[in-house]
Amino acid sequence: MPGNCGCNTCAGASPCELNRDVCQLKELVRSQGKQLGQLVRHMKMGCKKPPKESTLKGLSPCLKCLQPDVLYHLGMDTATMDFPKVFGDVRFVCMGGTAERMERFAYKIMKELSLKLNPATTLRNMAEPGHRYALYKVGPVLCVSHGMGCPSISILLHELIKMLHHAKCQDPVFIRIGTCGGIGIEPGTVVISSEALDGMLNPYYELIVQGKVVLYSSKLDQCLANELLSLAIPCEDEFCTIIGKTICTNDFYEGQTRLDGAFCDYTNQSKTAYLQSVQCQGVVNFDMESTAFAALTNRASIRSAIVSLCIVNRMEGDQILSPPECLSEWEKRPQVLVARYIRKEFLKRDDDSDTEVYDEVCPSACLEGDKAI
Ligand code: R2B
Repeated sequence: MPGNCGCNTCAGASPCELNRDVCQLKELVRSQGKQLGQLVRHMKMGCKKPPKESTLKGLSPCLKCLQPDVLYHLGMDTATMDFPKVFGDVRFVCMGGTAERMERFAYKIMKELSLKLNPATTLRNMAEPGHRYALYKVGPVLCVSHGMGCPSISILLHELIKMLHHAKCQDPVFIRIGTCGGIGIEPGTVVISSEALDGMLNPYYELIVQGKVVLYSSKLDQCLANELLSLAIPCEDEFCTIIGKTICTNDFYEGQTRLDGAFCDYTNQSKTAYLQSVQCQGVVNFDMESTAFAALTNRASIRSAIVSLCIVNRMEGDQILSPPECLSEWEKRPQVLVARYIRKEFLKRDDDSDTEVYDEVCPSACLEGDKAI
């Protein structure tokens, strides 16, 4: 007599036995799939020549004389670390203000890319020896904290760009995942920056070098910004995603025309008039890093984008009044969008014949051994 499924093999088998057999079969398929993945990876690695140089452009000619090159604020140097081995596979650099947020993002990305971590290990802050920034590596993704303001992100970018150059990285994409003050937009909205402007609404990052003012273009990659926007799913996402211009300021209070700083030499009326005038020119938010971020990535020919969470509507007030539970829930919103982008690109690159297949999070150097999660 045939079994439930009609075949003779299952004849007389109980549902329990059938379930067990199904589980065993699934396990067999899973382990064979893994072995196949490893085989493909080894074949690809075997055929692939490591690149001679990174794709980054316009870097200092002095770099080749630095032996070793000390990335002081990251606590790393080219003498004691094999950069191509540890960072050669980096394709995405995601940056945000705080170490905790970037650690949470690293775990999210690990899940998104289905990368596995041994349960007895945690991700390691690789920049811990530098005591300034936090840096986590999850397969091809670096998750890095940049602190607040242009000086802080600029120091980090110099060192990250040198790191990727020494590592011979190919076409990395940089994305800042930040917070911002919105101008006429609801708190909780995700904002993609179309342009990064200085306080005079010019698309430049200004630096004083050897006593002279130097202006660097802070234009952002329009294709990347639009691609990120296209990944929003308005009918499914619990949040709105918009695109618009960002003003980058060197101060959180007076620089962003707040009335709640320790000092204030203007009026509520002039504040409102200013906000309305920039809004009319397409500005949707303030941040404190976008011009430096755009300018430094531009100079190295790195594609970059900024995706921020609006935490206050400056048309309605200055103080951040949303409850912490709300803010920490909202924090995930820009991450959702960026994770979709990385996942899409990661799968695309995985299909290419000359790219790596990951079945581990990263080299052991990125993991904290023997620590329970
Ligand atoms: C957004 O939030 C920080 C100020 O609170 C700053 O880094 C920015 O751009």
